[in-house]
Amino acid sequence: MAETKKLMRALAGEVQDVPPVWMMRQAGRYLPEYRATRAQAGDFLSLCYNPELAAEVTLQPIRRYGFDAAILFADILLLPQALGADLWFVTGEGPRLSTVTTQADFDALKGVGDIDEVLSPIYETVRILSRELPAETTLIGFAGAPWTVATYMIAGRGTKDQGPAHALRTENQPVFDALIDLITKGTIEYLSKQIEAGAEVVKIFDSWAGSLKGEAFERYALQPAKEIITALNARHPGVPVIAFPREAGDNYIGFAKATGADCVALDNSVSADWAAANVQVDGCVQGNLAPGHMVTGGQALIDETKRIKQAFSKGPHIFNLGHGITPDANPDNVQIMIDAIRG
Ligand code: 1CP
Repeated sequence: MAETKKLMRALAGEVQDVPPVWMMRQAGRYLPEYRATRAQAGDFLSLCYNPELAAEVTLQPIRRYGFDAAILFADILLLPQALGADLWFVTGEGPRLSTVTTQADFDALKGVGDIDEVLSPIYETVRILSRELPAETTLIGFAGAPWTVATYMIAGRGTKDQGPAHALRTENQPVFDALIDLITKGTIEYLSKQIEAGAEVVKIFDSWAGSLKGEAFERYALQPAKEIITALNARHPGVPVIAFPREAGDNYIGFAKATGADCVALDNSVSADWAAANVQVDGCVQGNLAPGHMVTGGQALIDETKRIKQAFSKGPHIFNLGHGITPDANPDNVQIMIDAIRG
């Protein structure tokens, strides 16, 4: 059967007059219906592990806006929890985890074979979504990239400069490398199970790739992505992978070819014209509208949306933000963006 879903067509390399569109964090706190369902679940983690409610919040932005893709509602920090780290969220602050900084901490973690004990509700969410999504909507599964997940596991929280992870990588490389390898293997299993449950595309979020430079980028951003994508391609041929090495700068060039990614997602620190000339030449790109426009709106939002659409119009493109929509965004601005894209 010919592929009719707009997002799948873009990932296959098709150039479309109107690009498919979805938004990072499209299910989230800027939506009143999300806040209501999260309150019903009790807290964020209970929402992630409740398949009916997690499917409900995934569907909310699809009902409201008719996005071309739905992204599974979960979090990149569920895999560390499945590997045995303690995980909790401090309201108003963010995630906290037990830390991994020594060989003994690493040895106390679980093996890749044990992750489904914690993660099986996530696969159930995917199964529900693959039944309930509209026929034209693509279902995206996801995981964090090993480096980004490791930064949280080592520091025990989000950090501005990923200092603790950089320190471990230089001061105790055997433990650091073992952790990267464990997360890489765990991510392959986790994404494979999401695909078996019905995810049609998977995305790898390397939110902190930009703090890796030179050889370190090659070793800890590029190589793990390549290992994950190679394994997924072997197990699930034809399932596209989107890679997001956020703030990679010049390292965006050639990233798709070097890793086998079908699409590279761009943050908003690179210009669309530069990315069209240097990254889109290798295939599909996604991004790169600055999320701040969803707060400020107005004519600037419309102009910028049309400018990005135009800049990427000669190659395959998936319209998206350069990073997640923020809780202070105005839901009306999302509709304004979509109208500017679809005309
Ligand atoms: O209060 C709330 O309701 C929690 C806010 C929230 C949400 C809505 C968190 C906590 N995670 C999520 C969902 C989420 N996280 C999704 C769901 C699908 C969607 O996009 O709609 C996805 C894909 C993620 C991915 C994620 N989680 C990333 C990578 C993307 C990015 O934003 O850079 C990262 C770094 C996380 C960790 C995380 N989870 C939550 C927060 C606040 C953070 C960042 C913590 C920090 O660095 O301080």
